[in-house]
Amino acid sequence: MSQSRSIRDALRIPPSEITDEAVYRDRRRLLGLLAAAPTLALSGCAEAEPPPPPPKSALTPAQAKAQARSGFRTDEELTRYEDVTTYNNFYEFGTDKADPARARKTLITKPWTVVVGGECAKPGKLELADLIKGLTPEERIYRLRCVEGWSMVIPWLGVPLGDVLKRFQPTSKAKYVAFTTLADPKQMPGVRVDSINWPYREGLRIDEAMHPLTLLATGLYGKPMPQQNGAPVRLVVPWKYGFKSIKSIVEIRFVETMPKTAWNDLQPEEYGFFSNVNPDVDHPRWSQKTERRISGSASKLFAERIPTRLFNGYAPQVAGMYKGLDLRKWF
Ligand SMILES: Nc1nc2c(c(=O)[nH]1)N[C@H]1C(S)=C(S)[C@@H](COP(=O)(O)O)O[C@H]1N2
Ligand SMILES: [Mo]
Repeated sequence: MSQSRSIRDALRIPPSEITDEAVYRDRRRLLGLLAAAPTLALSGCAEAEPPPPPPKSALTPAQAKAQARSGFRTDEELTRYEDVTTYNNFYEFGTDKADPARARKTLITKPWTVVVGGECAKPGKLELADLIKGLTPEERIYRLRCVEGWSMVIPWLGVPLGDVLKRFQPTSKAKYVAFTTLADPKQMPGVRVDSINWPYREGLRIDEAMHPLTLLATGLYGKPMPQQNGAPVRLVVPWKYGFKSIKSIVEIRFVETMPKTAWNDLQPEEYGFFSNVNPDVDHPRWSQKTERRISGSASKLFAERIPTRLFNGYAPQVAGMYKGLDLRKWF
């Protein structure tokens, strides 16, 4: 215990105004520290025991959709296009917020194939256009709250992920959905750097993946998805911290057990599997009680602090999925 605490202190870096996940970009350093303290490597393993299954929903899909609709838009001021596309987290293109926008446009997005497999009756390998064929992209204005303490309001274009997933006929063993980003060092210079354990991976419980708010996004501000925002296709899960919204997806797998995810894999004490936005569960190194909007004005990047809301303000739509789940334990 005392040994692991000293390691934690060694890792503790004074939180700047915006605490940077890049604190952990030097994976070698982190692994070195962990090797010196095997107890820490084993501790904080939130996935040691399986979480309780999701409660059976009392709502029909139509009712769930009607309830979700109230979250499809917001009157809040939009974050400017210039800011949405120049202040990014996309480690495949560098760890600095400005890196992804500055990077050369090396990602080949046409053609783009997504492999869908695992626990489903109709696995397949589809070109993006075929993956979303027949589904009309909708505009959804969502808040996106980064775990680092800033947030944006973005008009996305996309299709409900659930509508796409249903086509593959997930079996009763499909309890989770695992997502993987491309990891091609030729197209993504950041992948040559030992930061995240590539490829970037994320996961959702099946009911979260099927929830009508969960968007498979192909654009923003009425335009195709910019490279820095996760071209050509990414998730947007508005009630979870931003890192759950995985970019440039090449694989979707239906799985029976909780999948490994990039940030949880790197630092399980800091980034849980669920990562629902929750002002009452602090990050070990900083509070999550408030956030700063990337502001609407050109002169000031960050607006004043505002309170962070449970489930990022989407509690009316999503709280039912977590009935009976201890949100402190399953953070
Ligand atoms: N593949 C991949 N997806 C990713 C990330 C990443 O580094 N790689 N960063 C995540 C984080 S931490 C955030 S906050 C959002 C940022 O999305 P944005 O740049 O479009 O605002 O993308 C998420 N998706
Ligand atoms: Mo983030």
